[in-house]
Amino acid sequence: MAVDDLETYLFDLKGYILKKNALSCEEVKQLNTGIDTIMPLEPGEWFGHVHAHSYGTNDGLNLQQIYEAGAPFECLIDHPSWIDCVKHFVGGEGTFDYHHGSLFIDECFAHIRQPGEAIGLHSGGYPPIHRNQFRYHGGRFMCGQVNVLMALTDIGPGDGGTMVIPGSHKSNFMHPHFERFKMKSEGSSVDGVEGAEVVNMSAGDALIFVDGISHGSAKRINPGERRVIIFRYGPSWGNFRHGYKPSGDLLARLTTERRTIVQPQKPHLRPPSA
Ligand SMILES: O=C(O)CCC(=O)C(=O)O
Repeated sequence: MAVDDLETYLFDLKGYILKKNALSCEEVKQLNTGIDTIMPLEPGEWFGHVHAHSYGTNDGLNLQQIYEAGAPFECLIDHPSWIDCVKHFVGGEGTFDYHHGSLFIDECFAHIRQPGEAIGLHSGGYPPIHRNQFRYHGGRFMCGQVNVLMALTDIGPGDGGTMVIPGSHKSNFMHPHFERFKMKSEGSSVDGVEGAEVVNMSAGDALIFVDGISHGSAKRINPGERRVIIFRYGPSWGNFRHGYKPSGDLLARLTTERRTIVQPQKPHLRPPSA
């Protein structure tokens, strides 16, 4: 699906775009059923090749390597609702950045947020790192990481929605209140951060944002849980964030296009004797 001019304009201006109904009701249902099959899982436990993980700061539960959880999850790797957009913003097609494909997923997980849970402020102008780079130069986007956050439940007021500071992907300064709201401090959230806005979503919507934008979430105060899936895409020469590796079974059943995004790898060149 071609990237439209308005999306390009808004992504550049604000650092994110919201794609309504990116997933069909049937897709959302299948993904939720897949997660129901995995749960309950405690941090540190495995379900096949899916690993339950948490940062331990009341931030909720991550089901890492969620693309291992079956066909509905594999479809997300190159989903037509966002893959062209992501390729456009990460860039690299047909350039020296192209390494047997133009994309690589360095982390993918389902995230479950319960009442009282949130994630604090991170990214933005501080600390400056390659993964958080936002760059447009010479007619091309070259973003270090573009995230696709898919809502599997409706996310409205009180539901612990994603919060962003629009435009902060171009900021050169630390938010003056960063220390007070930053991620990895116990119980932190983005509630009350000057300049931050909640993104309300319906189940099936996808938020596409450059990881360099200052973001985090509101604290969930409503009963029930918020479910999202997050895929992080970067250039094909990147590496796995946490050190997980795709299973042989997954690689064997993926289409070539999907395998190239999960594990971009050129044929190995070795001397004949090796
Ligand atoms: O959970 C959220 O809504 C925010 C996600 C987030 O902080 C991230 O993807 O880095």
